[in-house]
Amino acid sequence: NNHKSDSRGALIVLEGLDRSGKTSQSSRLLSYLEGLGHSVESWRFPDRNTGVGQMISSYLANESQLDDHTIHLLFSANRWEKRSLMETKLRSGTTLIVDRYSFSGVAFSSAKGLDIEWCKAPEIGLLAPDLVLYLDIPPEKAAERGGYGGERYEQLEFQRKVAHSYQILRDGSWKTVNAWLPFDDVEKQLREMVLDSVTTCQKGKSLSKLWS
Ligand code: Z5A
Repeated sequence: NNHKSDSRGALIVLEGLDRSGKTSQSSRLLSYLEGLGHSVESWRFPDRNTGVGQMISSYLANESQLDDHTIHLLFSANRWEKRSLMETKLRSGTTLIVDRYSFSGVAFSSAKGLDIEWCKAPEIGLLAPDLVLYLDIPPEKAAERGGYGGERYEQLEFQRKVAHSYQILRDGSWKTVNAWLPFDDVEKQLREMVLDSVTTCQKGKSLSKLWS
């Protein structure tokens, strides 16, 4: 039956500043969808488990130095090395909740001053998310949460620039939620949007590519 073979999982991306709560909300949404009987996995970028991911991880920990363009391309390559598995999972009916994606790549590198169109170019052709959830929090409020660790980028001044880049990148299709509310209230805002997207994809919405 045609309709059934077109049914697929949803590609749902969480974006936001450091400490906006993406990791916490990813795991809550995973449990929520599992509880409803959906096939779902939680992913994150950078995926530090691959060879490229290990280079990124050591860069973020300030254990290695790389040119801004080079690290940008590594973040992108890290998504490309997961692209085909991503498509396989989605087509087999598994929904993916992804903590950071191409938008982080562009927001962080353009916050350093790289040209935004140059930043977008290597992302072209990756799978386009069905839903982008932006966890909106003022940089100052995010900084108050448990304090920043020692990783590169975890500084208030830089996070302000990233927030500005996200502003430029955001289009009308993104769903913005107030992320400085308590955990349960943030989750409540997300649940309905996520369920909506899962249902639409089950009905056979076609997969598309960035940036279109
Ligand atoms: N990066 C890049 O440059 N280019 C790219 O292409 C990609 C990434 C993909 C590592 O990412 C860095 O890589 C990141 C962007 C850059 N740098 N920065 N900044 P990462 O994903 O590994 O690290 P992260 O995004 O910084 O994750 P995080 O620190 O784990 O933040 P989070 O996932 O958004 O938040 P959380 O872990 O759920 O919560 C953080 C804390 O806040 C924690 O203590 C919670 O208990 C607390 N919290 C969360 N929600 C609430 C609420 N609602 N109320 C009260 N407290 C809360």
